[in-house]
Amino acid sequence: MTSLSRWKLFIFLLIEAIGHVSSQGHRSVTRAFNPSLRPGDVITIQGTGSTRSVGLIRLHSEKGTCDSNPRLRSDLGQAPLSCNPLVLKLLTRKHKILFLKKDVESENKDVLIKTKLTSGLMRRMPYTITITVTYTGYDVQFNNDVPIEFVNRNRVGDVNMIRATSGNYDNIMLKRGANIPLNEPDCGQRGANIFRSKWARITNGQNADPGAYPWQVALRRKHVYPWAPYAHMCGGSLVSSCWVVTAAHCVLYVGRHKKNFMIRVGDLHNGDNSMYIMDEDQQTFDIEHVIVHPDFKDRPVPKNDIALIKLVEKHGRCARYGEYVNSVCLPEPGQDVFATNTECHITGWGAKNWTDRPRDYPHVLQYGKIRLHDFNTCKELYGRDPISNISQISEGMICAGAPGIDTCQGDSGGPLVCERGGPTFGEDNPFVLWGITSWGHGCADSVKPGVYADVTKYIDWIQKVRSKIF
Ligand code: 4AZ
Repeated sequence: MTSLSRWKLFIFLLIEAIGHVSSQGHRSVTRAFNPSLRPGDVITIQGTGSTRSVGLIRLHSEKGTCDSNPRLRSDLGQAPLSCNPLVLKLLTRKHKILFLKKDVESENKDVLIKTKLTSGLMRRMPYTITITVTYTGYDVQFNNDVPIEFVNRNRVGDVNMIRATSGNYDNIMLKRGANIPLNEPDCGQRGANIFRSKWARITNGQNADPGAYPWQVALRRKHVYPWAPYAHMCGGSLVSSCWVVTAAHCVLYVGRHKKNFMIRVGDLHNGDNSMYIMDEDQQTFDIEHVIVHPDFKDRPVPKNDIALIKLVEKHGRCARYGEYVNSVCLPEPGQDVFATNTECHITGWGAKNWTDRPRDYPHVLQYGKIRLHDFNTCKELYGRDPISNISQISEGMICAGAPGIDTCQGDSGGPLVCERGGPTFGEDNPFVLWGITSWGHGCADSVKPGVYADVTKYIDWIQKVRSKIF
């Protein structure tokens, strides 16, 4: 051996030794989550590649029904009923990595997820595994770009611990609410048994069928003061189990007096006093947060008239879905577009006539079908504010109406929904929240349509708020 070769060997061994020490990291890392992981959470597991190790990442749940593997259980020091519903196995083979899923439901067989990888895992190469919690399950990615697996929530259940063992892992990080999905998988679906009447009959609205608008909520005053005996205030729409979208002008005083107000979901009969019928599926919630759009202006007409209400959780969740309770879909940017003249629906417990007093408000939820108006035509119809000379209709507003049919006082905050794919009677197209009842000149005025907040303009703001307050 020449002295040069000897030097080369020495340097090689030295690098190996340093590499060995630096790639040790922690042999195992564990992180518990209380409460369990929820949609929007993003977990990052950082590790370092090593030829000597086999990495195991396990998602633990409290689900006691799955057939647990005793060997894995004792390995983890788990109590008998706990089980490991998902195991991701990282096998390093020179410059390759294999992802293996160990499914406890077929526990003796490792199920191969993917063997193909664009970037191989090399010794001492740092890598990241990202697990994004969606409404339906857990999305696992390698180095933020290679999808490894999607694990259905039904199989895994609620994950309350992740443990990475046997590899060289550095850290398990959790960002709560970092990636809130815009919509739930079954959003916008009406109850299965509603009576869908094509001709079935707000101002000139008709009684809604139970479950026809399961996202409709009522914002109500809790304490009925002698000087204000009518508790119904506004409408709103459920966009996920704990979040309601409503109009900003409905909640200006709610934020400071949250204890005095409540949200009722699953309601059909929302009358007051003797008119009130308790609906079987109704659920009431206290209000945890009220977030008014930062650019909301009350005058001369409501502008950016949108607010979010976060409900107070009961046992880790808020509204429970069923035949009469469901979320509505928010418009998917670049996907949901409803053109001028599309027929959409309005709902609420508001006045049937402009002059009605709250005691005359209907006690059964009313609905009506109206058409979306052209923005510029509506702008011309409304003209300018006589004092400020500012156009009354501006960005963030949409107009809609139909002869004699309109939203009115008490309907504010409630939904204007359009059917994805058009009004195809009898089909289960999901409904999309296209507008929020905001204002108008009177009700069912022949030349002044109802004005709604344009939900598409506020998607980013909704997502920003939902990811900050989790
Ligand atoms: C209101 O005062 C109101 N015709 C809501 C909607 C309309 C008018 C007034 C639209 O809450």
